[in-house]
Amino acid sequence: MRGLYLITNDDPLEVLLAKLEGVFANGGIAVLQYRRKKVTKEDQIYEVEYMKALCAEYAVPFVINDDLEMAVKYGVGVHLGQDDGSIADAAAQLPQGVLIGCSCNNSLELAEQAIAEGANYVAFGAIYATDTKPEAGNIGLETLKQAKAKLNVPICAIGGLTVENSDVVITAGADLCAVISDILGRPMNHIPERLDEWSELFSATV
Ligand code: TZP
Ligand code: MG
Repeated sequence: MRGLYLITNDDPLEVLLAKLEGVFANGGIAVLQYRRKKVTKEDQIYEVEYMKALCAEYAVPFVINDDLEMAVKYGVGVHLGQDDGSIADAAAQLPQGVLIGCSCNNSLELAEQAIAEGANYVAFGAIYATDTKPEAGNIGLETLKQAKAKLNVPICAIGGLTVENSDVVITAGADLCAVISDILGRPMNHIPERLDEWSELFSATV
């Protein structure tokens, strides 16, 4: 698994869905994560059903942030932070073949624990400081390098990533670059070009 891991933002739904239709039509993402911080649970149900169908149509793995119960209900992947519940529970409750990811911040030990419990990818960040989640810090590249040398699941980097600053992130060991604003923070008509730039970056960077 390698490439761009797109995370949804808090755009109004019709704007977000129009952007996502453009993303899928263009191609170029490896994973979609559903993360909506300002939406009620009732609205999330509709949104998740819609995006699950979109991902199925384009054969892109779908992951729900933070909410194991919802992931189990829809039989899709889940991404859990350190305070979002247990990876072992996720592995026990979700069907085979879905993604189970864990935010490991700046810690190889947390990553090893998550993998032992059943995570099939691990995320480190924030790599660079980001306004999207200012409290996430900026850990730089060292942990990614160590993770690449030591762990045998795909490694996801997150936080402040752009086409311009991510060649070193991929070289350090990131298989997946998780991005919100560098794609969804752009006007709709600029997104296809940006996706192509990301694809070129992954092709050009070993
Ligand atoms: N976790 C760590 S940083 C971050 C999350 C959810 C935000 C990433 O957003 P952006 O806009 O790509 O920096
Ligand atoms: Mg979380």
